[in-house]
Amino acid sequence: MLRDECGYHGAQPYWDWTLDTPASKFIDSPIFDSVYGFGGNGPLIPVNASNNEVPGRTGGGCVKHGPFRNMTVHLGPFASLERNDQCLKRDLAPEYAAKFLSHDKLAEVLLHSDYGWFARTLEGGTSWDDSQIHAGGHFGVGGTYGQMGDPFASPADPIFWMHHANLDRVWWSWQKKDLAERLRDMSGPIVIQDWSNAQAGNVTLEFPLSLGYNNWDKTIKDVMDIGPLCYSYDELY
Ligand SMILES: [Cu+2]
Repeated sequence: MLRDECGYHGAQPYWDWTLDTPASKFIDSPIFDSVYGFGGNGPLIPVNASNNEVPGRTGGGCVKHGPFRNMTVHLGPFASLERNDQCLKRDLAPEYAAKFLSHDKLAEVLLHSDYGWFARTLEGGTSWDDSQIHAGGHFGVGGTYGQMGDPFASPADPIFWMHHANLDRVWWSWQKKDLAERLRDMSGPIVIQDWSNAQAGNVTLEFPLSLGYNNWDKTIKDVMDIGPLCYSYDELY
C-alpha cells in the first residue's frame, strides 16, 4: 500500500542495535536523532514505588524532540480497551539496553540448532538480570514508563517496528545457517513464557495466524520462508 498508494520507493528499515552498544553509545544512536531519526528520550520522571523500575532508566516523560513529539497514543496502559489519549513516552535505559543488545547476547541466540531453544533464548526470563535481545529493545527504549515497555501498547512507538524488523532479521539469519532444516523447525509455547506448557500446548507449523483487519489468514507454515513474502535483507548476522 505504501508503494501503490503513497508512492513510497524506499526500503523497510530495521534497527541493528548491536551497533549502538556499549552503553556509552546508546543515547547518541542515530535512531534517536531528532532530525533524521525517531527522536529521543523523555524527561526524567521519578519512579513510583508501585512500578517495576527498569535498572538505570533515564527518562519516562513525553518525547519532546523529533517527528513524534506531538504524537498521540490512544491505547494502553496494558490490556485496557478504553481509549486513553496520551503522549508518546520513552524512558531510555542505556546500561540495560547495552547488556542485552550486545553482539555476545546475539551470538548466544544464534548458537542454538533448534528453534525452540533459539526462541527461548531470544525471549530470556522474567527478571531484569535474565533478559535477552527481545526484552532488551523493549525495555531499553521503554524503561518503566514508555510505551515500548508495555506488552500491549508497544506497537504505538514507531521504534517498535524497527526493533521487530531486526528480530525478524535475526530469525532469518538463523534460518539461513541451515535453511532446508530450519524452514520446517517450529515450536514454543502458545502462551507467552509458558515454557512448561502449564497453560496451553506448543505451536506447530499448522498454527493459525489471523491478521484480522488485513484479511489474511494463514498458518505459520506459510510464513516460514521470507522469499514468497516478497522481501529480503541487505545484510544478515
Ligand atoms: Cu516485542
